[in-house]
Amino acid sequence: METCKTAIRRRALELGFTLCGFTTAAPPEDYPRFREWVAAGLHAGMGYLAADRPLAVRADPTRLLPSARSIIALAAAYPPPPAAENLPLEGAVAAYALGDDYHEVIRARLRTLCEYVSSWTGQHVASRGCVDTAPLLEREIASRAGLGWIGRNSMLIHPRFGSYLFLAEILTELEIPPDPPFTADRCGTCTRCRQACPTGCILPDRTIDSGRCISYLTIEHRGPIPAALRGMMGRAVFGCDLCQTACPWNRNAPPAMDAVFFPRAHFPIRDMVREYLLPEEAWQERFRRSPIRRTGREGYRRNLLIALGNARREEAVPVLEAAARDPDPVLSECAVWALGRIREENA
Ligand code: B12
Ligand code: SF4
Ligand code: SF4
Repeated sequence: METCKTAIRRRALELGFTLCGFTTAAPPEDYPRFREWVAAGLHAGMGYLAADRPLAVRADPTRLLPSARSIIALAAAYPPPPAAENLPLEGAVAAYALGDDYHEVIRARLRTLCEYVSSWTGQHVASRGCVDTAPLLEREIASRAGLGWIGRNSMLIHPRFGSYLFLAEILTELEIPPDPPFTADRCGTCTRCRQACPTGCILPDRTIDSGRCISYLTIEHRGPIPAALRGMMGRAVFGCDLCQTACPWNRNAPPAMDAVFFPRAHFPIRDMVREYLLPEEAWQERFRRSPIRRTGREGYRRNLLIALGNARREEAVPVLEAAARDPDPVLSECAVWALGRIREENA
């Protein structure tokens, strides 16, 4: 007869997950590393990471589900970023954000898997699905369940599937024998990710200085982006994949087959000027159920202005001149900066 582990793993793969491992609900050993990271202010403006209750839950996952005995660690692969077409006004969006919002997609799969756990045992089993937003150290849990190692770029990397993986977990009161943790460090002497990072925000202890990370700046940060960092952001409009595209472990990963994460028709951004001019209603329509909603239309437009400055194309000047008169001070100041950058190039 199928064991509970084999049955859950089989069902997880049927639901579209790529990897499924098991660990206990014990407190994470690396929690002190997280505390130090927060104490050093490396979480920048993400205050939700430093609040008391989430800190306590990260230290002990059973605070999310007191009866939890095991954690089912899951990963879902998504396609890597498409190669740049080198068009004059092209903009870059991180691969994870090109399709449907993984939070919604994966939450629905987790619900189905929780129901399956109960149905397999033939009685109600208290379980709780989490993806990204719960205060859990998802990478450490994944590594402890054998899904991969924490790379120098701080990503959870699987030796076959690489790092283009969404992570998720189910805390459950079912006692499931844990899988062996992934203990090898396959980074060796490689430092490609650190060399590829334009802002130098990958720290020697494999954590990230968020305040300098382009992913943070374009997605999480509200208001003006520090001028000193703008020139390093290239054409990043939402998120950043540079420390993953540089990683050799992503080169031979099998193609991700999950169609919900395939790029939507309007991606990649071939013309950032047209993208900037997208009216409010069209923007709302285009980014329905997309991760890009996180930054809001204002944040998205702010990022486009910076990327247009870095693209340094004369064609963008008229729209930048109009944006310099925008009543939103963040947009107008970014537009002035972008114009300065283009003129400095042409001086
Ligand atoms: C806050 C956050 C961010 C912040 C900070 C990122 C960071 N590296 O800390 C910002 C906004 C910058 C960010 C960016 C991105 N993020 Co993010 N983010 C998170 C979030 C919500 C919390 C991460 C966190 O707690 N960071 C603090 C550090 C200290 O903790 P940590 O990275 O988990 O590291 C722990 C362990 O890995 C371990 N550890 C760390 N280093 C080492 C080294 C050794 C040797 C050992 C043994 C252990 C160890 O100790 C740490 C503390 O316990 C998680 C979801 C979650 N709930 O965990 C998603 C998550 C980490 N992000 C994710 C993604 C996809 C991204 C981006 C790729 C998005 C993009 N393309 O723009 C980038 C990648 C940037 C990067 N290189 O990390 C995925 C990562 C999937 C994966 N394969 O690893 C997650 C898991 C979301 C998800 N559910 O899929 N993110
Ligand atoms: S996401 Fe970009 S900015 Fe952030 S660490 Fe990776 S390469 Fe650096
Ligand atoms: S690029 Fe090299 S050092 Fe960085 S995560 Fe990948 S293997 Fe590790």
